[in-house]
Amino acid sequence: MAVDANGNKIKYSFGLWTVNWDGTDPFGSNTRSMNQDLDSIRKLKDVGADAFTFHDADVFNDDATDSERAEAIDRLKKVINETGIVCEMVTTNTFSDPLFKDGAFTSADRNVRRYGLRKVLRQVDLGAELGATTFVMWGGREGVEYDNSKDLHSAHARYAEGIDTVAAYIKQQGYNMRIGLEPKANEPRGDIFLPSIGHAIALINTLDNGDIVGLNPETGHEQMACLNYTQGLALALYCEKLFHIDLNGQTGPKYDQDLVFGHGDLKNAFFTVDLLNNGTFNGGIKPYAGYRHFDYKPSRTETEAGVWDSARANIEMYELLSKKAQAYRNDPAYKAACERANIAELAQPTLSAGESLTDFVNNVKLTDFDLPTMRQNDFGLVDLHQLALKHLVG
Ligand code: GCO
Ligand code: MN
Ligand code: MN
Repeated sequence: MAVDANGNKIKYSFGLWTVNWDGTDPFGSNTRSMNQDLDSIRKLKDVGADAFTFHDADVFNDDATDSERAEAIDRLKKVINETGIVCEMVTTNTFSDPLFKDGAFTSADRNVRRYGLRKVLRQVDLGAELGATTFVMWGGREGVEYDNSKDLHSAHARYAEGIDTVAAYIKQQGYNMRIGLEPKANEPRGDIFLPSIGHAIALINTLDNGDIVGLNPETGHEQMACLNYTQGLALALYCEKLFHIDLNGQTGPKYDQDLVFGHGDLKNAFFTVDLLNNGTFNGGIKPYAGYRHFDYKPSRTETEAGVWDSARANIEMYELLSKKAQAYRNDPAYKAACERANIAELAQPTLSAGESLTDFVNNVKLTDFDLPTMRQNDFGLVDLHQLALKHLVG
């Protein structure tokens, strides 16, 4: 059982849509049939999950009658009560129904936007009722295939309006809940709005209720766009915007693979675990307290047995990497290598305490610096990295 650097037990969570995915892809029909199976929550608990998450459509159909929906929610509450498993996050499916084909919050059709917003707010209410503290918004259909499909100012304005309205509703209702935006660069749209962690932070900064809006970054989504997931998490943490995470695996820039965590870029996964469990060397980022939430898809090749093998594999990978990251941090060679790499000095502000900009410009001359010595800096970064890899594969 892994613990973080503060001694807190790591808690695991899974999307219900992960294990219940039936294997349908653009080239073939389903290879399994577990849609909306609430028994999966019990099985998630058996494999070691502490919590689960779900979209409205993972539990009841979009066109369910009120009584069908109420009945499904009752069944869900029964499983929660019986298992003691927690519902920590909910989200809304605003991408499967064909009416969302050109967006929910960014559709040109105002009726689609109003329906989408109402659907989202209904799911906010359900999440609050079940005790979820995070509301994820993945705008998979918010985007375009062609650069002239939308007025791009209006699209961003409507996207911001939609997010801000959901945040305002959460505040108005007094819910203990924050929003996590989930970036993705493409798929299913050719280009999705808010394609990266940085893009999302920029839009959040324009919102009236941005204080309760942050990020839910997914490993594969950043890596599909050739971005470094661990560095993206660090930026979100630095901005105090890491509200939730979707861990999974991806092997470089290709379609969204949603592999088991660690089954893609293992090295980056190691540093993700190291950052989340141990924070940064200089202590600026503390260990992450939130759930380690897996958003993966059991490969289409797998039968139901493989579904649970793969669910277990996510937790096992996280636990194995936790042990390795801890051993790396505790290795005396780590401290020595960090000293050589001068890691601590980066925490010192570049300007001195009390040094004004005018003092700096007037008193510091470029000729004051010992350029030949600075050029010979020996950081030993390969040695430091080799140490991490020895722990990872050793
Ligand atoms: C994806 C996304 C989705 C979302 C989820 C939450 O793989 O493109 O991760 O799985 O996370 O639907 O809305
Ligand atoms: Mn994904
Ligand atoms: Mn996701």
